[in-house]
Amino acid sequence: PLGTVLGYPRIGRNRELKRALERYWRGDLDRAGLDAVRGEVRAAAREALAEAGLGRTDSSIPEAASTYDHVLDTLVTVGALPARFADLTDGESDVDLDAAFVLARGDASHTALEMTKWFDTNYHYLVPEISATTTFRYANRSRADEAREAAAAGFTTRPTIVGPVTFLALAKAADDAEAGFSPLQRLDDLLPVYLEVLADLRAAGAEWVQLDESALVAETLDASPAELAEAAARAYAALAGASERPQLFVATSYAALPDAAYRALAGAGVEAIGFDLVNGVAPAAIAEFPAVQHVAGVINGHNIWRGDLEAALAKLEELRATGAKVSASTSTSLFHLPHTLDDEGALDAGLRSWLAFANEKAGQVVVLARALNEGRDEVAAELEAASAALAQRAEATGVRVPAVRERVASLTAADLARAPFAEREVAQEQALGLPALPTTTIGSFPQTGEIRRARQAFNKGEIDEAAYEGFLRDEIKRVVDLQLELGLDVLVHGEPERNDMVQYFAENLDGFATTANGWVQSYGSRCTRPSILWGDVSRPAPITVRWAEYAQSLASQPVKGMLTGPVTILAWSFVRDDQPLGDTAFQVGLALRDEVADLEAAGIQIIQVDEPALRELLPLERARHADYLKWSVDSFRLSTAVAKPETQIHTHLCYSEFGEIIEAIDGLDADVTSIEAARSRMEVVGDLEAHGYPRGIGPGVWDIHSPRVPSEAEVVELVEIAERSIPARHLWINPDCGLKTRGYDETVASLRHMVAAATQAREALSAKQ
Ligand code: THG
Ligand code: ZN
Repeated sequence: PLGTVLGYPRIGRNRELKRALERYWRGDLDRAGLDAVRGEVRAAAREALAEAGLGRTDSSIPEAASTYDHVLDTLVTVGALPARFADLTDGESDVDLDAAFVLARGDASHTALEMTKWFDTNYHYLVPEISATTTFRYANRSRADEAREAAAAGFTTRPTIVGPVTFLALAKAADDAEAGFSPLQRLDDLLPVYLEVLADLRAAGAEWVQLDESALVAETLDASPAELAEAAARAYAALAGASERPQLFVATSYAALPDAAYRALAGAGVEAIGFDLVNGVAPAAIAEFPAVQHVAGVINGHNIWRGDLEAALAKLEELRATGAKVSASTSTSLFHLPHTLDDEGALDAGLRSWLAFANEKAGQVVVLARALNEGRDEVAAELEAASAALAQRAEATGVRVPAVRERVASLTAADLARAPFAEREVAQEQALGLPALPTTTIGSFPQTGEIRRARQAFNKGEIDEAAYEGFLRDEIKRVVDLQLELGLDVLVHGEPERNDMVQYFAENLDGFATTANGWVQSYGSRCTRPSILWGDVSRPAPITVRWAEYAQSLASQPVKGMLTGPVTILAWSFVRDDQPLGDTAFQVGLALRDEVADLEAAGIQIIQVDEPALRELLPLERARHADYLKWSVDSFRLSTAVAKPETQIHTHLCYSEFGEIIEAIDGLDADVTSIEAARSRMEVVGDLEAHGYPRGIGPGVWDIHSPRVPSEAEVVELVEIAERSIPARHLWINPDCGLKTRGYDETVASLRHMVAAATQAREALSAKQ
């Protein structure tokens, strides 16, 4: 093919699949209705990519639909059901979609698979669980069915599955696995199933198949790059040696493909290899493998910028000059992007001309492919238009704001440092007078249908600003009164005014734009609408102060001010690509610093700056860690170090795997850090003790990801585990995360148990003293 894309948005241009799934799960849509929507979404994807200029019958269009998650699809294809799901299959018939939904979502008798972040993105995949006894069999033929469906529609598309090395490298050892077991040890048992899949795809008419092997670029997995390359050599020697198969295209994304992995693939006889030239460089050895098609990912599949098309073409020409066979591609699948700019009519025309969503990115690939194959003169107008938009963007008002730049440039180390913690601790004890083992929540309270409806009515102009603000104040009063009744020690206002903890700040800061229909899948049917950070960031006016101030006026207990930290704001937005992320993070940090100062001046004594995405942006290459950890920690410190010693700074992190970033968490220098811990039964607390952590910690004692209400005894037990590792004066009692997605019934019952457990623990503590 002349050019290709590695994948396409899967949720439907108007989130048709999301809606159909949720209706199906509620029982409001039958299976035929769901399947009809699934088929329409697949057909629309093929048509959109053909419309963008990819060939209908040359395998350049990927068949990359997924109903819930592509790792789950692969798990079901190879039949690798963990033991606790064994009752979903008779061991012979196909494992169907309803069984897959049980794996993904759990039900009364099954705990769902875990979810975790897909490489360094904001997408979550379902984690396969593998042990020595996991059985593999070809158990779902949907990929072949889709190939036949495409053929019937006049297409020859390219089926896409996760490759065997990445499938195992992203899996975790099942609970029943022996110590030291690694899922990659099962590679040889898995490969025969892949051979069957390949043969079936060939029989269904596929001429090419795409195997995603991005694990080969990651240095942060359990398996080392050397082990991964060795596994790739073995796996692809077996797959390439098959007699009945489509041609093999092994795609890798998100970072540079190491030379050893490239040689393993090329040496094994794979026909095409894809690598990321946006976040990586080409393997050095490409000239040594003249038979291999090199699919160069020069168009960024992970952000929405139209970018520098000339520079992309130059990279392709440079590769081709080595004598290698080269074609143009996106650096990643396009499922990280919204469908099309055609749905963003309200966006500023200038900004719009700098952007490309999935359809437009596919169009860019086609331009590059034509330039390579027909000569650049054939696409001179397109190249020129892209360069003109880029030049206009560089000069546009708001992209570089001198006042913002001067403020960042004048910062010194002193702006990032607070008084020593020992001093702060004493000042805060005096100022706040909190009991031992203080209780609090993470920030958000349930987003009820009523709140969503009020926001919608306001956005549509059905109610005026005064009515909406009145509604929000009533809601805040209700939430504060509830917390007083429950007996919590540190209160929150509940965040009814926020749709999303990042979008809300983006809407209130200069330098951001928001989209009307820019939905991107986060997991399953859940989507977010990332904002576009296009210019220099500043805060035109206080954002959260009046809500915090109002809540504080209703209670004598401290109310926390609630902010989202600079790293998380970047991680969950589409961020400008014309300067280092760290420079942008500092601008956001400065804007938040002003908010912290204003909250403090308004009498707010505790301010929480959440950084749930701190781990997520950690680069896949170890050589880049130090730089990332420096700017991420510094931008957080910039936002918080303006606080007086007696003001208590909290942060919240949404996970418990701290290994890689524990130094960074220490470096944040927050007075109190709340973390997820309930699911792992406080495992992280031991890690913190081993590392030594001298400040306040709130390990979650209620797993808010489940609707289950923990009993008082359960909470007491978790508090006791935490007390063994954390000095009582540093221990806080709180849930794992915000309560936005919970219902009020569970929330009230669980918080009651949490407060009662804290009271018990306090009594036990004072009896000991
Ligand atoms: N905000 C943003 N990104 C995030 C999260 C977030 N990424 C990580 C994590 N949290 C992802 N979790 C979720 C959880 C719920 C939803 C989306 C991501 C969700 N979305 C609504 C839906 O799809 O129906 C839409 C919400 C809306 O109307 O804005 O429920 O918290 N930015
Ligand atoms: Zn959280």
